[in-house]
Amino acid sequence: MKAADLLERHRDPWNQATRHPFLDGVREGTLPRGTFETWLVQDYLFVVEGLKFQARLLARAPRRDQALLIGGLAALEEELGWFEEQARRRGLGLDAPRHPTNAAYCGFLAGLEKEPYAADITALWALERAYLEAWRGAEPGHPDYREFVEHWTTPGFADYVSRLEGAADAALGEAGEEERRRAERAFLEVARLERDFWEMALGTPEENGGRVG
Ligand code: HMH
Repeated sequence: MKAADLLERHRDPWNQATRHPFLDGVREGTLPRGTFETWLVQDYLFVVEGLKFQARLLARAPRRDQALLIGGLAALEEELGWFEEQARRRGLGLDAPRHPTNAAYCGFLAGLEKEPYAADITALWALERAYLEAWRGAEPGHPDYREFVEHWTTPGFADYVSRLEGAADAALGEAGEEERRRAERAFLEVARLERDFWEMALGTPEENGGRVG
C-alpha cells in the first residue's frame, strides 16, 4: 500500500476534508472577517499542539526521516511566530479556549503516541496534504484573504508534503498488515477531523451534532 492509494480508496471523505464553504468564502470574499479571525485563532492553537506531536514523532522516527521532521518542526515554530504577528496586527488574543472540535483533533494527535510509526507518519502526511489541497482550492483568494492563501500554498510547503508522502510510503512499505490497517484508520480519522475543523469555523449543524439552535 502506498500513501496515495488511500486518497483513491477514500475519495469521498477526502473531498469533504479539502473542499468546504469556508474555503469558497475565502476565495469569493464572502466569508465574514470575524469568522475568519475566530478560525485563525483556533488554527494557531491547533498548530501549538501539532508542533508537540511532531516533536514526539521525531523521537521515534527512523534515521532516514530525521532531517525531514526537523525541517518541519523548524517551519512549524516559524509558523507560530507568523500567526502571532498576524494576531498582533489584527488585535486578536491568542489565549482563547480551545473549541471542543479543535480539542478532539488535538486529542487524536496525542493518542498517536501509542500507534505505530507508519500510522503516525501517514497521519502527518494526510493532515498537511489536506491543508495544502484545501488552500489550493481557495486560490487565488479574495484580496482580503490572499496573503493567507499564498502563505499556505507555497512551493516550499508543497515540496514538504511530497517528501512526507515519500516517508509515509517507505514506512508503509515496511509495515505489516496490522500496521497498515492502523495507518488507514489514522488517515480516515484525519480526513474526518479536518472536515470537522472547517465545520467548526462556520458553526454549521454537523459541528454540534445536528442539534438545532
Ligand atoms: C486544521 N490542519 C489544520 N490546521 C493546520 N494548520 C494544518 C492542518 C497544517 O499544519
